[in-house]
Amino acid sequence: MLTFYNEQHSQHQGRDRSVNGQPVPCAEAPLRADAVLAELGRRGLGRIVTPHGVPLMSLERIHTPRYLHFLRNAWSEWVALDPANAGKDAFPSVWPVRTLRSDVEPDNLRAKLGLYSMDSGTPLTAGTWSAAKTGADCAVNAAHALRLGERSAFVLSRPPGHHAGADFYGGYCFLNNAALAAQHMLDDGARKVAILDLDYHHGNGTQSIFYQRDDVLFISLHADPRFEFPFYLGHADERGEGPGLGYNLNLPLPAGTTATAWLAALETACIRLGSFGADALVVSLGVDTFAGDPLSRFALHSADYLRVGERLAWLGLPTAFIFEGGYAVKELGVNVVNVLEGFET
Ligand code: Q9C
Ligand code: ZN
Repeated sequence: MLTFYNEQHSQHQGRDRSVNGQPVPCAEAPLRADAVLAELGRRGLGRIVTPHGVPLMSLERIHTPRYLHFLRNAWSEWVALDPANAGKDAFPSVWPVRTLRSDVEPDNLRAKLGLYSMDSGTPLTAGTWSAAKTGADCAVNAAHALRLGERSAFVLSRPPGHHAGADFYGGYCFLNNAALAAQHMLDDGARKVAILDLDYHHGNGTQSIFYQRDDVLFISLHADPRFEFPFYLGHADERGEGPGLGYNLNLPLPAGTTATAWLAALETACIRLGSFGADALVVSLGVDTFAGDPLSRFALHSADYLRVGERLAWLGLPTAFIFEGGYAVKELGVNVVNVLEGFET
């Protein structure tokens, strides 16, 4: 399997944050990708390649020009507010909720941070744009490799992407790599693409991007948003809208979900995938479903991830795996590479 590796990923590194006076390290840290890269090397799972830069136009197929403009310039505007900001990450503090306008972009940087974000847990740093952009390059390159005949590709990148919408960041995500990969394949001649989101959290960004479309089927297995982030999307009654009705499938699961119940939901997802007739598959591969994950409340074990890869291989589709969440750094490499190896064998 070809791996597209984002060499800029460590440029995005959130600092420790103070919560109730205690410093809390950012869970979405460079060590995560380092761990997966090391395990790929140990298991010898194929070539690791550096992506070619893609034009901003490819990103504009998914994200709005004004959001991309904001993201590219946010750090320099943050530092311009106060030179002392260079030593602090940027966080939003005010949001345009219901009744407030989001069509007029404010000049004030703090107001823009709120306009273009969904939470206050996603640090925007000096290297966020270059890390996120190079990750998007990886996603588009992987999609292109599938169109050129590769059976599978892995995007080893961070920050992750599935919580990011057309014009907002959040949930540690800035650019929606899975959506960019799917759209690139469609632009390159694929007729239908499916996205299967296996991350513990609902992929609200990806769902929202394709909600009204019938050329992209979005399926997500995730913790029920009644108790888990992103809280405001991911319910079973969200089935798509307009031409997209029937092309969105959410399978929310309770806290404590074990491999048996999770794999049964994966089977439901695979049956819907089979009837859709996709030309290619994009997998949002988060392994925060792991029993030892510090953020999560599911209970999959390392060996289960081999079964996941095997089941996906039976679909017989060209498949791009996109690295999303997973925060148990010690087991992260094994869990991710188990999915990939299960797919290959
Ligand atoms: N105290 C992904 O897995 N909330 N994003 C965490 C921790 C945000 C997870 C709160 C979780 C976002 C890609
Ligand atoms: Zn997650």
